[in-house]
Amino acid sequence: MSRVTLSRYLIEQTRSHNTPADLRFLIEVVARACKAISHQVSKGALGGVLGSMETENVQGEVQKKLDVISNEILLEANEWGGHLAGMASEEMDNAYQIPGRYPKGAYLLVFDPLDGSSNIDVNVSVGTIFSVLRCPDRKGDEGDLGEDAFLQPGTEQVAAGYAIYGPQTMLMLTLGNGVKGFTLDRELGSFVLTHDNIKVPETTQEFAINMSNQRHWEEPVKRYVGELLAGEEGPLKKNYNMRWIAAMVADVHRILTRGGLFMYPRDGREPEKPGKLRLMYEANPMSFIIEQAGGASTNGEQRIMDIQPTSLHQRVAVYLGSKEEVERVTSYHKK
Ligand code: AFP
Repeated sequence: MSRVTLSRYLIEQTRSHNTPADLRFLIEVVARACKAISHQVSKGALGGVLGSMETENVQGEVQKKLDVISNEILLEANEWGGHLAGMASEEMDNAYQIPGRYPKGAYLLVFDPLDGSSNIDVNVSVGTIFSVLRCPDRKGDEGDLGEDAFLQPGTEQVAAGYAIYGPQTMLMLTLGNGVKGFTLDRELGSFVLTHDNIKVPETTQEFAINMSNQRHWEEPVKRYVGELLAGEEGPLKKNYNMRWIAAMVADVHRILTRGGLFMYPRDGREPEKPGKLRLMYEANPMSFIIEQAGGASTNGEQRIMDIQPTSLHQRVAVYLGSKEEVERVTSYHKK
């Protein structure tokens, strides 16, 4: 049986769903960058890439060497191809301008170059999350691209995906018509379609949350997780299992594979911030993927993809995964 590579899948999408050629090219370039990041990640201590820098990112988090390397790989791979008007990254304070010597294109690329990077030094899965938006029309031959061009709700995404660097490197992708999973064949050097028509089961008995923050949660979350923990003897009348990998890519990947609920609630540690995760770099692309696989995603009050962003590095509470549990925890917030 002939194997469907990512390139072939994208060409077929152009034929069957009119996927524009420049979007196809953009996805191919992102995938190539992910292969390069996968290679760097896999070198570990042999490549001298483990450990931290002396710098912090805009969120005040210490940057890992691989955060910085991955960011550079994505910028360099994508800046010259003529398909982008600009980029934004979790690791950079401001929007990245396409250098004047290169042509500009119609799209904006937003990414978290290495999600879960605190897992790197302990050899646990990490990943790259990305989202593609159309660049709004700009009048005249404008100067620098401002942050406002990126501030579009998740419903405006034209593509989103992530690469997970685990026992296998995989690329999960949505162009708005379902979710496909590709596994990196290191001998071929290509992503090969291995997971067609991915679906998140509607019901689940598995949840993911950082329980160490329990004392900081709001009442609806305390009540809901209390009911999950009460198991068969509690009001939900079934036992639940718990997993927490501390890399959203890895937790979401498990949910895409066998269902589950992922939660990162708003909490009382930093009351001015509505959660830890970033709307543009993590929550929106993952919500697009999860919804395309038949799951749901809210911030406890509304659908995440309907939120109008007000800043590039905005944070948001996240409840995503199997529909039944997302709807339950959301209803507890509304009560
Ligand atoms: P890092 O990239 O700084 O490791 O953060 C990862 C992350 O944003 C997300 O991928 C995890 O789900 C979450 O943080 C883990 O948070 P805890 O540190 O509370 O476990």
